[in-house]
Amino acid sequence: MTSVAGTDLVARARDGDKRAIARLLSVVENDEPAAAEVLRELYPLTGRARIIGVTGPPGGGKSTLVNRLAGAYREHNARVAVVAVDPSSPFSGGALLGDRIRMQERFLDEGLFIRSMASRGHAGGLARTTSRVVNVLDALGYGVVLVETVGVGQEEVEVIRVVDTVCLVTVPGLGDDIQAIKAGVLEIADVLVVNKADRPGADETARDLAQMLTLGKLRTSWKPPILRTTAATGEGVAELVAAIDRHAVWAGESGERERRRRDAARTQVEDLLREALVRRLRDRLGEDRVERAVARVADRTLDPFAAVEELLKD
Ligand SMILES: Nc1nc2c(ncn2[C@@H]2O[C@H](COP(=O)(O)OP(=O)(O)OP(=O)(O)O)[C@@H](O)[C@H]2O)c(=O)[nH]1
Ligand SMILES: [Mg+2]
Repeated sequence: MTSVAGTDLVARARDGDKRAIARLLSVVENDEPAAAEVLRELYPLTGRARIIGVTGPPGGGKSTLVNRLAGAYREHNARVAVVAVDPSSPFSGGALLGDRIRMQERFLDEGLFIRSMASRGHAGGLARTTSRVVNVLDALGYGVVLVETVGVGQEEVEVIRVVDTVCLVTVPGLGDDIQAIKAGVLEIADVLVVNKADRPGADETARDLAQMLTLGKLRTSWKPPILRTTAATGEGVAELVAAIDRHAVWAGESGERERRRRDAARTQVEDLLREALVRRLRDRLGEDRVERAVARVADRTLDPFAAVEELLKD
């Protein structure tokens, strides 16, 4: 894609053309040649959206809840984008997504955009791709961006770091399985949700979560509230929206929001810096020189630390 085409795409996306937006996101997601230019053009427009993450074990009702939240924010006239990182479907970028877009165009309002992202196969990692996708949607004027990920595994924890407010969704009756909620995820949760509160055991689960919270050390003065929702009917969703709002206000006033955004910015810069440095060093030393060092590390005649020192000395 030439630079003119990239810019043209940006212009159409800014006009609200959903196909152009989808195409733009693909450029960024697949790290196509125009990606850097697109991001450069859009970056000055970012920083305005409220970015809300919804994470938790599979099947807990995250998507149902995200739909409810999207509806609630649409009622407040915000343009809403949903980014669903779908671990189960390798087709997210393809047929399924196409269907969803057609559905949106046919039935839904202009102010809602839904994007599914495969969770595997992203150059530079899922967290990087997600933050770029969120940046694009932010720049295009979506005032609320909802990010859904399954809260298992380190990569998902990294993904959720790009958001302003993290909602962790659990369900009643997890029992001992509540341990399956990685401590790392609980640590970064700002709002705890016991969904499927229509089922027995919601109170016990809420108590278990409160218990787990007292075990961990709070990083800040924010004490994560524990809410009960029934996403299937919408019960408790208004309270969840209010809790997310309270967290946003607190994050703004306490400096936490600034701190997170700075961390995210640092990650992006260091990430690119690392790549650029490795690329330059490889160019300067020559592929052979690097590969010789790799071979010696592989056959144990050199340890990796010494290899790096040697390469840097060269
Ligand atoms: N009883 C009850 N069922 C619910 C509730 N919310 C969601 N469900 C059901 O739970 C199932 C899973 O819901 P999803 O919203 O797809 O859950 P998810 O967490 O997005 O699932 P994955 O993305 O696959 O991890 C669906 O059959 C929903 O209809 C609820 O509040 N109560
Ligand atoms: Mg889901």
